[in-house]
Amino acid sequence: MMFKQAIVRKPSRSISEGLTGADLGTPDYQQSLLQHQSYTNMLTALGLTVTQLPALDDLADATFVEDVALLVDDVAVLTRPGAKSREPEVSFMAETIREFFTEVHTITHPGTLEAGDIMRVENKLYVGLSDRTNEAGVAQLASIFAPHGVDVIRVKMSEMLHLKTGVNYLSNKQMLVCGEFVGHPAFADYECFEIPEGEEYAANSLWINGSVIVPTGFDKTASLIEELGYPVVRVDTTEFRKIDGGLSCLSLRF
Ligand code: CIR
Repeated sequence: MMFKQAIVRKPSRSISEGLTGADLGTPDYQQSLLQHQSYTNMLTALGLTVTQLPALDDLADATFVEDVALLVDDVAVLTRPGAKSREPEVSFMAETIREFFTEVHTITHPGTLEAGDIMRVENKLYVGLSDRTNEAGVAQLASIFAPHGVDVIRVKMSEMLHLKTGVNYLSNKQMLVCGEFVGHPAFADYECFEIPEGEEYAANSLWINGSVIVPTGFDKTASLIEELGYPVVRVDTTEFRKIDGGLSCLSLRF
C-alpha cells in the first residue's frame, strides 16, 4: 500500500483548551504551529501531496483530523466523535472529503466512532471499542465495508484513549504495541514489538510508504524500528502530546 495524499488542519488558536487526560501542561499555540508545519513538511518530504486546511479557531481539537474521517481506498466515512465537543469538526471535514471521494458514508446516532480507534492492516480494519467508539458505530462501519470485502474486527480495550494510542501497524505483519495491547489476542497473528518502558507515547509512530515517523525524544523506539529495517525520521510533537495527540492523529492519509 502506498499513500499519495494527506490532509492536515492547522492548529486552533484555542488549542490550549483541547481535551486531555495527560498531566503535561497546556500546549503553546505558536509552538504548535511550528511543530505542525514541520510535520506537514515531513509528509511532503516523504512524497505526499498535502492539503493544508485552515484552522478552526473555536474547535480546540480540530487539528486531529484523523478522528473525523476514515479513508480506505475509494471509500470515505465521516465519523461521529464520541467526544461531544468534537462533533462540529465533522461537517467542516465533509466538504474536503467530497472533493476527493465520491463514495462518502456517515456514522449516525446512536453510533459513535473516532477513527483514531481504527487501524488498517491490508483489507482488515481493527476497531477499538473505547470510550469514544461504541458498538453501534462499529456495526455501522461493518455494514459500510461488507460489500467492499473489508473485514471489521472489534478490539476490546479499557485503558487507552484510542486504539492507535497503543498499537500501530508498520508493514510486513509487524506492529508496535504497548500497555493493554501487549499480548492482546486480537494481534496474535502478527509480529508484535513492545515499546520500551517509558516510551509508550511512541507507540503512535507513523508508517509512511516504507519510512516511519517517530516522535522526537523516543530514541529507544527509534532504534528498535531502525533495526527492523525501516528508515526513521523524527518530528517534534510535544505540544500535541499535552492534549493526547500523536503523529497519526494529525493527518488523514490516502
Ligand atoms: C481528544 O481528546 O480528542 C484530543 N485531545 C486528542 C485526539 C487524539 N487523536 C488520536 O489519537 N487519533
